[in-house]
Amino acid sequence: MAFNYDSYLRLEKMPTLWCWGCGDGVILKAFIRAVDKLGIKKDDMCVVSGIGCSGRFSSYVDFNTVHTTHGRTVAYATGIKLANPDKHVVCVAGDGDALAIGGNHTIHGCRRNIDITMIVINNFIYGLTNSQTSPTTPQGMWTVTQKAGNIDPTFDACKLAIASGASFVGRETVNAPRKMEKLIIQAIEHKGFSFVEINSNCHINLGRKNKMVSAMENLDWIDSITVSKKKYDTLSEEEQVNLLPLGILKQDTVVREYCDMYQDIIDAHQGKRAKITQDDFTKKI
Ligand SMILES: Cc1ncc(C[n+]2csc(CCOP(=O)(O)OP(=O)(O)O)c2C)c(N)n1
Repeated sequence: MAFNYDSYLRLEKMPTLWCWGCGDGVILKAFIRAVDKLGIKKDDMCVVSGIGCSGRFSSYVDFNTVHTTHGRTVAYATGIKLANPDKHVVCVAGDGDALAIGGNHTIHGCRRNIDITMIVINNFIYGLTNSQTSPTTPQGMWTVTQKAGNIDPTFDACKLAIASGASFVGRETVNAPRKMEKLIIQAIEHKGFSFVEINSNCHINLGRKNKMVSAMENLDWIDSITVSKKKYDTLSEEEQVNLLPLGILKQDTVVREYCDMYQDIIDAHQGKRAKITQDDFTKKI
């Protein structure tokens, strides 16, 4: 029997504001299936989204939700998680939201290793505001702010998350909804900051001006720039340039989680455990 999404959706908000063929809907459905498979009660899940097309995510799902200001999902989520360490907290943000205006928060969320899952919907452009260059827009592509072609070097969001200390980092694309669902499950199950990048299409605001007029052409382009981590690891450095590896890219289950460390401090303060020493926190780098 086909999966019934209705009990997880705010049906009064349907239809969504997303364009026809937008990958955001594919991600929304994969996320719902992931939560359902994990057996998480709706009241034990909090979805925090920012501003953008991706920001609409929290309006449509029937969990605890917070639709926050642009770039600030991690800041809100951190407060929510610290106050409710037993709940699952998931941030959903666009590439602009998570990596431009919110880049600083993303870096420090990764560094703290707080138990939040961050899903970055990377459509390589500012979608909602109609085609401004984002940190992931490939060089040479037309944007409304760089009509002669983007000259800003692009960067790999997952490499940033790994370098910043996220203990789980992975990437999938909307071309593979089942793999995406599995990655989201693994990310939510992981205790610590899990950073998940989903490459998605925006054929309306990126594609149309960059020779990808249909969703299918935009998806084909995503297919052409992504490759499984297994294959990626066999390539030379030269061959890896401009390719994005897919799958789990990092998982560290040893490093301590932030809420746990915070609890240790509270317990020590209340005399429930021995005083904290540096050994309680030190981890080899
Ligand atoms: C402080 C602030 N600056 C700028 C904006 C305008 N704005 C809204 S969404 C957005 C970018 C959206 O792009 P992205 O985060 O990549 O998400 P997408 O729409 O592509 O899902 C911008 C610049 C805003 N709402 N608030």
